Amino acid sequence: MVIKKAKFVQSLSAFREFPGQGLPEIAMVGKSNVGKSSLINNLTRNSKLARTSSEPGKTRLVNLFLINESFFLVDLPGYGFARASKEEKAKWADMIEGYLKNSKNLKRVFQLVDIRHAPTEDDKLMVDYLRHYDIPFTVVATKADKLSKAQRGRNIPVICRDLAMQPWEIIMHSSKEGVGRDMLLEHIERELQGIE
Ligand SMILES: Nc1nc2c(ncn2[C@@H]2O[C@H](COP(=O)(O)OP(=O)(O)O)[C@@H](O)[C@H]2O)c(=O)[nH]1
Ligand SMILES: [Mg+2]
Repeated sequence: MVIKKAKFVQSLSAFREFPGQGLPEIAMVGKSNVGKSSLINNLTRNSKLARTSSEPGKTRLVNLFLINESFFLVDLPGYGFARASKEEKAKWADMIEGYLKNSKNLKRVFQLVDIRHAPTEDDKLMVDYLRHYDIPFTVVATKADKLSKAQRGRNIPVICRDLAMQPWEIIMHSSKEGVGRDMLLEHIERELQGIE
């Protein structure tokens, strides 16, 4: 798939049915700072499309990006931001859940995990949640450029074990080096065409 057009459409501060014209949606889920916004920017080759930050906890809204006038990439708030207050955490969880539960056009979730670390308790809960609600998801191991090939080879089995996945189900990705970009675009294309 070639992304020819990408534009920011809307930020939602709480879930309500957004006027999405019934177009399919693919959503980025993962802990705060894992690289969700960078992934959207890498896919669209537009470093300024989604706001990224080295400071965790910045995206507090559900941001919608319309791609090729045919589907949406959805940037969800990150979970697991340690310094957030209890109320704030609860609000983010509500936003993430509200979106995942209620979006009628959600086709797939990209569940991002940091390739350098074992999945967090929140990551595991999130994956359980996606399985429980039968939401199709793909695990993306981000920041692959930060590890050598050998280190990646050691860390992927840990991610697999903790999330009960098979190694071939995990897509390695780097927003810095473009690793995994083509694979994710192919994945999206197949999803949109309804091919599994
Ligand atoms: N080296 C490297 N840094 C990354 C990558 N993806 C994101 N980052 C950095 O990690 C930080 C958080 O990224 P961001 O996309 O804002 O994370 P988000 O909170 O999940 O949306 C930023 O400083 C990014 O530059 C990656 O693939 N490689
Ligand atoms: Mg972000």
